[in-house]
Amino acid sequence: KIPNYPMQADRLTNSECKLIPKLLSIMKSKQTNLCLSADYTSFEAIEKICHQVGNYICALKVHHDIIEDFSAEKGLMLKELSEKYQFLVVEDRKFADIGNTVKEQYAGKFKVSDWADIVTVHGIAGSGTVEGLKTALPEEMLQERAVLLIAEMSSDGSLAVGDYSKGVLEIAEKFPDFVMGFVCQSRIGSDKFLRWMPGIHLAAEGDSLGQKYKLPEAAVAQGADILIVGRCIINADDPVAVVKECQKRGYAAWDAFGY
Ligand code: BMP
Repeated sequence: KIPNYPMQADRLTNSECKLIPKLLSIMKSKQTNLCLSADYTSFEAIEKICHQVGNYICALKVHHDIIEDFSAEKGLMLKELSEKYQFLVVEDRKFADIGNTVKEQYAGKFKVSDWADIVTVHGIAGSGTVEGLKTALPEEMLQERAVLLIAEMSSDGSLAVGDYSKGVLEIAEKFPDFVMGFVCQSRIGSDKFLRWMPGIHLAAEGDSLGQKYKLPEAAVAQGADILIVGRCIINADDPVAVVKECQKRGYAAWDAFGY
């Protein structure tokens, strides 16, 4: 049964977070809801995969602190690549500290706020974390930046469940102009937000360290708008072929659900 979710058109026109309509139009025009989790340890590998698959993804997620040769300048190079191929850049920093500390971290040594369209944030410290990130941005950049709140996690035994997850949704409601949505495992929260779902693989059920996987179709059925896929792609013999398969299957499922 197909649930009666509001059509994309509602979110295109009514979103307070201006990156939501921007992302939805990228998704529609490129026919993709795939976010590549480019968890490479060299910047060269990230540049290479951008050129190879930039046309098939709507977002590229990095962990800048695993890239051995990363610098603020490399961040700006990534931003240029994202403009060339039209995708958003996500830094999966999972900011979790008090407002004043994350404010310094966001604009700090690696200038994450200069090159990442989106950053991920934990709710553990309360709404001051999101507020701190917001205050790091100059007024004119506020509409060009957004956060994803980690509401649920894909890993075995995650503590982000129940009342904790509900608390994260409440934080989101306080900052509808800055919160794009959630990293989650279900269609949690209000439909004005987008749900980004990791823990997706075409062939594995998990890894040896607690990660749990599902297929793209199952992720969409669980409520995903955007599919975050990492090692299934980056460890494949032919990453481009796997990206194309994830793009095709993920977008077909999402479109059919009418999210
Ligand atoms: P992989 O598909 O290779 O398992 O990678 C998943 C990516 O998504 C990793 O970068 C991880 O940090 C991130 N992630 C996750 O796996 N589960 C979550 O709940 C939240 C995440 O950010």
